[in-house]
Amino acid sequence: MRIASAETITTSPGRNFVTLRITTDDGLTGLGDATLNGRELAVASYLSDHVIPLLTGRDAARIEDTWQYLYRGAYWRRGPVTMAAIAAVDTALWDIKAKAAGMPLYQLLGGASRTGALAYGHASGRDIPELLDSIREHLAAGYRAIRVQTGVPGLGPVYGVASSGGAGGAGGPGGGERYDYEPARRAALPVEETWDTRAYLRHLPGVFEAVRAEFGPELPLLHDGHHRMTPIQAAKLGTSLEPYDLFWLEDATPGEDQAALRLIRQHTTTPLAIGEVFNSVHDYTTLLTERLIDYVRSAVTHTGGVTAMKKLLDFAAVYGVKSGMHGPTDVSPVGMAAALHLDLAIHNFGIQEYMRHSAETLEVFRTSYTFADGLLHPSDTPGLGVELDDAAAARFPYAPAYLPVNRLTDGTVHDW
Ligand code: KDG
Ligand code: MG
Repeated sequence: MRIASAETITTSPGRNFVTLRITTDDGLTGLGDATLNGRELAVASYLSDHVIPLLTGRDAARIEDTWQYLYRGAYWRRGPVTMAAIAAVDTALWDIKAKAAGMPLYQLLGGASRTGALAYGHASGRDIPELLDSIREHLAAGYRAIRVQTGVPGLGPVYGVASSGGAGGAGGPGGGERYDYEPARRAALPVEETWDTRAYLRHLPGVFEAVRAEFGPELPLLHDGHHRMTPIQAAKLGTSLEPYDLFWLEDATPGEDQAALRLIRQHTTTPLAIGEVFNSVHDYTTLLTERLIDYVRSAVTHTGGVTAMKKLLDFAAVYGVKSGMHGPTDVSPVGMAAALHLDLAIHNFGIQEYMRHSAETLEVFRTSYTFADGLLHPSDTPGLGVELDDAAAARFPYAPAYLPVNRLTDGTVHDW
């Protein structure tokens, strides 16, 4: 079975997605997600200009060899653009292999280790009452684990917090305007937001106090710090949140500084998650071997595909670290399906992030995965279980979109 052709499809059903489709000489097709939010066309070009010309005629069954050929053969290794491109090829080839076998991908990864993958949804509010409403809506929609984000008194809109609340509003589990566009806004320039870490650190323990008072001790609660703190600030936050028993504190400090987690770990027992901006197992060596984290946040889409993600999660398992794969709406349904097959198969599954895609997105990507009683399942459709509707994709042309830029109150550009 040889690769006959490959193409990228760039489409924007509510937000931008880049998808690779590989077709074999016996007519099978496989899909891979290559979406890099806010920098989409760089990956589309990497694939079209430098990868697709190398694929034609290759044996579609040789997934590991193709991975190494693209990774080692390029000489220039790692980086978000390269690894998203390799991920797309790898995932498409796994889709093809599973379709050829007539099996859902998770069967080729060892079969199911559980009945479904526990999902967490994103509740948020500009203030605490709006947040509590958003949590109620998520619980009513079936979520059994909730990420909690709020506005900070004195600051304007904050990334990760829906811009309007209420039933069916942007903070709702079904998705609203900001929910679907978040985080990349379609405009010539990024939105700029204002940030004050001290105000945030004063505010957040009271938010969790209110949530625990309303919903009790059992509900798993998560929080995303979005790389905004220094190590000692993160240590302080982790300590102040200990009474509220978080499932995890995510991205407390900037991702490239692995040693920062040593300091946080010395001070707090709040579980730590990091890695959505990582793209290689090598980003985790200190974090895993020194047991500085509890959850791996990488996505199949940004970390070199199913092959690389499986190796990373097996490495994490040696140190008792679990998966918590990234699942925002900028990971396409193809990337989400790939994550779900791994979630079902691996032993060290922790939790899966799940923001529902918009109705427009699901018109383009025909999915078969399910969400019921708080659990996601990839379905038993052969392959990944996602197909792309070309006619629908063509109705949604690409438009430039950017993630926001964050500034401190004095104007200094800050992490976010
Ligand atoms: O493209 C960036 C988003 O995917 C990311 O900011 C969302 O932090 C995020 C999360 O935890 O889902
Ligand atoms: Mg995050």
